[in-house]
Amino acid sequence: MVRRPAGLTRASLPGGRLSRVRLTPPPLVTGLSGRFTSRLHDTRVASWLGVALGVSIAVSFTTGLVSHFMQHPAGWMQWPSRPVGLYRVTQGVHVIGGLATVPLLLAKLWTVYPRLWRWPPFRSAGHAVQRVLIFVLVGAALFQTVTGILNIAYWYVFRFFFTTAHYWTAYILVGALLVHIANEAGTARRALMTRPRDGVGRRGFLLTVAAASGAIAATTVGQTATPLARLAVLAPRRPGIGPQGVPVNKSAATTGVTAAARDPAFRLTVTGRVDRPLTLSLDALRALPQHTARLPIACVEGWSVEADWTGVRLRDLLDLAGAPAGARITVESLERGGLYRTSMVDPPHWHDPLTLLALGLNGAPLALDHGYPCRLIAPNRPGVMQTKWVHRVVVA
Ligand SMILES: Nc1nc2c(c(=O)[nH]1)N[C@H]1C(S)=C(S)[C@@H](COP(=O)(O)O)O[C@H]1N2
Ligand SMILES: [Mo]
Repeated sequence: MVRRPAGLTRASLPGGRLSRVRLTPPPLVTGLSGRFTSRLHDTRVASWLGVALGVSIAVSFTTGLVSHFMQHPAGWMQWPSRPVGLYRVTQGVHVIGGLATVPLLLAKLWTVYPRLWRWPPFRSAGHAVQRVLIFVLVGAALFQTVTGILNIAYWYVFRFFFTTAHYWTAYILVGALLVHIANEAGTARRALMTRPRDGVGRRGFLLTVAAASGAIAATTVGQTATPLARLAVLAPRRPGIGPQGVPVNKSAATTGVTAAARDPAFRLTVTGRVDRPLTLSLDALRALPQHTARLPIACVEGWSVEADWTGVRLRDLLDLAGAPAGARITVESLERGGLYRTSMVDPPHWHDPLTLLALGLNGAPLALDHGYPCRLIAPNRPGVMQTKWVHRVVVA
């Protein structure tokens, strides 16, 4: 059944037509006016917040899918290596946009919470389903925000694996949101088309919510827009802080690679489906043609920073070994375990002249924590796939 804002029934108007000229949007809940007196608990405020949330959730969902499928491409997927900073932008928007959504979500929940007290709770079976769906929607939205924030704060209080849970809950959230939009679009459209005479309180409230979102964005965007780094007081990682001016997520010490990375017997090997397997010492790597590329490290947590990387082009190394043009490459770290020990490099990325096995960073040899003696750096790629302490390149 179609629900209309209270007070906007056909019966209440002569001729039974809906009015477009009513001056005051109806309250969300009738019969409760004594308990919820604020004018902000109304359909118009809820609708504006709903529109803003719809847009921000759509943006978070799309940028989240990009992030997921860049890290876990389906068999047929090959991402382009350009534009160089595409992932930097999509993931910055995902994290910073997600954080800026928090005030919208809280304001929306506050605006509509009197509905929880509506009696009777269910008017029909259909209405019962709708209300259960609202709980799914609210639960999923809160889950995504809370787990996202805990993840960028490195506070793993939850037992489940963040990426899997955050990924699947996104579908639940979007599914519930689409049904919610289908149910509420008519009501919202009517509420937004009315021209309230007493809009000042509402406008002030909405502007405050927008300002809160803007303040969050302004104090986190510096984690990816380097000139604004000093503003980024809410960001856990900032450009310029870390060895060689680049933040470090996992150090050599925590991953236990220090001894192997410093070992003079270090060799880089290129193996697998190649004509000429290679075994190269660090000096042999340094003797190959060196190239410098200015590329960002863009972490899934939203921070990113550009740097000058110097080293051997991966494609030069693979040509030297005689790898087939369509080969899929895996680079392997000296790390014994860990989620980021290896990463895949597909043809668009390894053919790109900007993709390097870097030996140097910002004009100096690579620091141990940045992957000494040798790390992968490639354009348009999540930070988790910029493998450090690389010692094996496997061609498949
Ligand atoms: N071997 C290895 N490489 C790794 C990681 C790791 O844990 N192990 N962390 C990755 C992550 S999550 C990011 S964001 C980048 C960070 O690079 P940086 O520490 O050099 O700035 O390295 C990536 N490379
Ligand atoms: Mo990362």
